[in-house]
Amino acid sequence: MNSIKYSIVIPTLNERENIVPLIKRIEDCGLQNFEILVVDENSPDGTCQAVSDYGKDKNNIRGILNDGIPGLSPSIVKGFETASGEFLCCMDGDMQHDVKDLPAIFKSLENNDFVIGSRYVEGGGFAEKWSLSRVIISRSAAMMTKIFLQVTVKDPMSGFFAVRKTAFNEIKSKLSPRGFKIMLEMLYLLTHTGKPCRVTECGITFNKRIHGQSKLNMKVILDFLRMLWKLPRQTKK
Ligand SMILES: Nc1nc2c(ncn2[C@@H]2O[C@H](COP(=O)(O)OP(=O)(O)O)[C@@H](O)[C@H]2O)c(=O)[nH]1
Ligand SMILES: [Mg+2]
Repeated sequence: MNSIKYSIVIPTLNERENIVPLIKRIEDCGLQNFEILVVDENSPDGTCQAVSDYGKDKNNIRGILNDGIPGLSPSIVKGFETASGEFLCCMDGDMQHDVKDLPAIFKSLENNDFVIGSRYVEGGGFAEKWSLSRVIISRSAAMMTKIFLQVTVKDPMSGFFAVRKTAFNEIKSKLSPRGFKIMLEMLYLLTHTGKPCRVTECGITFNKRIHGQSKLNMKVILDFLRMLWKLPRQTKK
């Protein structure tokens, strides 16, 4: 029996039209010994059921429900806790993260502990022009992480990232996930443990959303601001 090396965790809220096509693309991207865990927010559109139906004869594809604190970040933590792979990756379920970037991210993790799928390094970018308001939100958030957290990576707002399970296990008890930005919380905690943590950024293309809608809202922005305030105080204790 092949053991699982790669766990791909996909948080979803109403992504029924996207999720099975996305899973099929992952299955076809050339990875071996992988599992896909979709962590769904009990979506009214039946996303989780679609995954369970598709994966019923496969032992490496599962849909699970986030039955803890609601939200994107807690769902990712639940997925990482449930995952059995040595390498964990989180990607969106709406196909804005491109499967073609997945093998390079995992390859990069061979020599690192944490890999950020970055839109702002060589090889990264956007497939569509963003609205001015979205650009302002994204760039101001990145600037604030630099000022408040001294995080200097180029794309601290990315949701496409990979981490070694051993590294995740070291910080998971310190996580207090809220909102969208779990990648940043993990990165901050990992680089403040006092132990060395090898971090790199790997260029990704951020695609246009074809089906469904963005769930970014005011609450997500407020959760992010709260995190900027809390994280440095929490790690000083
Ligand atoms: N489990 C879970 N997934 C969520 C939640 N909110 C958003 N997502 C998923 O997180 C991913 C990114 O969300 P999206 O709305 O596309 O954010 P955007 O790309 O920044 O506009 C998508 O796969 C969403 O379905 C949530 O509350 N719970
Ligand atoms: Mg999206």
